[in-house]
Amino acid sequence: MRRPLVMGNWKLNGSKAMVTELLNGLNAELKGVEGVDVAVAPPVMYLAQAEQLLADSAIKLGAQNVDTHNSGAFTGDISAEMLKDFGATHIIIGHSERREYHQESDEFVAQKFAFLKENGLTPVLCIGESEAQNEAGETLAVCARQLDAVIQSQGVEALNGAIIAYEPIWAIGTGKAATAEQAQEIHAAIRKHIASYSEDVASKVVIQYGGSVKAGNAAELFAMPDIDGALVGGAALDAAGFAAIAKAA
Ligand code: G2H
Repeated sequence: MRRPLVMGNWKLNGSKAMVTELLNGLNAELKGVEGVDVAVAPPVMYLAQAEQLLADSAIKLGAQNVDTHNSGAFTGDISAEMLKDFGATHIIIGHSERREYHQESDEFVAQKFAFLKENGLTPVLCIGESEAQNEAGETLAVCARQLDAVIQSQGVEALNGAIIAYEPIWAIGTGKAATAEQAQEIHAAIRKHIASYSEDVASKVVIQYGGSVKAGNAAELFAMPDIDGALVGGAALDAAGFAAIAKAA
């Protein structure tokens, strides 16, 4: 049985006051909630503050990116060891916003995946197609290519313990979420693709849905057999709304 993960990707949002208010709110709202893992990924500036606020909480701490070296002359970079030093465990990589605005290739994202695994951190690997690719019927081919960059360089077992987040780019921040049926169809196809390498790995790997998830559509998405929680952006910035999504999982 797979345990769902509901993770908040705060993106470029936050202030010291907001971090305190949101995490205190989540700690209160989610106390005693069982059967789901919950994580938050604030901007790295706020990891120290978040680590303190989550010290007695079941909510896990994450980050939105990592670089591929642990130290050295790499101006502006943040290493896996640094993230670990602040208690972060779940690290988002390959988000479409990084692939697009920072030209991150499948191969570079795969390097980050390997680097996180080497450092004992959990990669949350985002995959997903653009609207044009969706309309051209290329959804599965795009997802398979993004996954294969990891599988073919590191072996399918590298997915053990990792998280996959399927995020159709046309649904991100647009309010236009995939329907539960649309998402289920792609999640099942992604799992089938992984099963072509290993049925065991495919049956165990958590595949989250991401893209305009909110309290109002979470339950129907989570009712689908291959949807194991969600990566939540905009709706993760409100404690009550995010807690409602986690409770629906
Ligand atoms: C997709 C998602 C979180 P939103 O990027 O990763 O954002 O829920 O705002 O569409």
